[in-house]
Amino acid sequence: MKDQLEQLQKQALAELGGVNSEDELQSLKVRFLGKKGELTAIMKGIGALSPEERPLIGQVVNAVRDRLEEGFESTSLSLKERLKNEKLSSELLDVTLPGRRTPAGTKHPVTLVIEEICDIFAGLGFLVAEGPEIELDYYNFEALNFPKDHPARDMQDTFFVQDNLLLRTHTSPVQIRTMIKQQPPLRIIAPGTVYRCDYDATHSPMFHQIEGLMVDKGITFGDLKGILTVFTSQMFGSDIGVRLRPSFFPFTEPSAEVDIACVICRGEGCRVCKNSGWLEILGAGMVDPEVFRHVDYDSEKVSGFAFGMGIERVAMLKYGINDMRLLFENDVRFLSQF
Ligand code: 2U9
Repeated sequence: MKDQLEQLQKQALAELGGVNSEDELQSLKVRFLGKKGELTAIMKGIGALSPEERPLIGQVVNAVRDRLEEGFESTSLSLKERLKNEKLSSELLDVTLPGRRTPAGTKHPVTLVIEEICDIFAGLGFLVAEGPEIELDYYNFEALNFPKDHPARDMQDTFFVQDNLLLRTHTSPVQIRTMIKQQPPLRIIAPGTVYRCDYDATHSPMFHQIEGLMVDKGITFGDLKGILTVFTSQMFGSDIGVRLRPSFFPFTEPSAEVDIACVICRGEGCRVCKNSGWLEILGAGMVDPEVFRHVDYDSEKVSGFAFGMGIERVAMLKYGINDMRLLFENDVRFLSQF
C-alpha cells in the first residue's frame, strides 16, 4: 500500500507539472484528492491492514495528502502568475506608435457657397430668414402675384402635396411670411432648399436658392445695383464685369436678369458661356406693389428690391463643375475636393 501511495504521489506531481489552466487543475484535484478520488480509493484498503500497519500507513497517507495539497496550492499560484503574464504580454500596447486618423468629412460645395454668400450679405446688414419647405399655395404663388393660370402653378412644374399644399418652388414665401410678421425697414436673405419638376444636366428636382429682400423708405433701383455690385465683386473678384438685362417676373417691376463676365474666359467667349462672354447668375427687381398689398405694406410709403439666385449654378461656375447631378450623387471622391 505504501508503494501504491508513493506511486500515486509521483503520478499526481508529474501531472501537475503539465497543467495549463484553472479548469485542468481543478479536475486533477478532484481526481486525486476528491471524495471519490484515487487517494480515498486507496484509503479504503486501510481497514484490511493489521493493527500495527494501520498507523504507519495512516502517516504515509497524511504525508502524501499534505504533499499533494501543497503541490496543488503552489501550482495554482504559479499558474495564476503565468496566465497574468501571458495576458499582459498579449495586450502589450506601444504608446509611442502614431494614432490612427479618424477620416474627417468636408463641407458640401452647396453648403460652402451658401455660407460664403450669407457671409457677404451679413456684412451688408442682411439677416438670415427661414421658413417651411412644404408651403401653402398662398405664400408660394398667390401673395407673389402669380396669375391663376401661370405655367409655374401647373402640376408639370410644381410638386403638389395636396390641393393647396406644395413643395415650395422658391424661397420667396419666406420673405412673404417675414413681411407679414415684421414692419419695414427690412433687410433679409433667405437661403434654402426648393423643388421643381425638372431633371437634366443643369436642372435637379431639388435644388437650393438664396433670395434677398430689402424694404425701406426711398429704396431705389440704384440701391439694388449697388448691393449686387458689392456682392459680385466679393464673390467673383473686384474686377468682374456685371451687366443687367430687362426681364419679367410676376413679383418684381421693373425686373432684370444679372450677368457676370464669364469666369472661365473673362469675356473672350468659350463653351461655358456659349461664346457670349457672359453668364447669367441672378434675377432681381423692385418689389411689385401688388406683392406689398398682400402683406399690408403701403407702397406709397415704402419701396424695396429683391433678388434670387440658384446656388448649384453658382457652385458649378465657381468650381468648374459641368453636370449638376454630380452634386447629388454623394461620391466622396468628388465631394472632398472642395
Ligand atoms: C418677394 C418679392 C420678390 C425674388 C427674385 C428672382 C428675381 C429670380 C431665380 C434665379 C435663378 C430663381 O433659382 S432660380 O431659378 N430668381 O430670378 N428672384 S427676383 O423676388 C422676390 C422674392 C420675394 C416677397
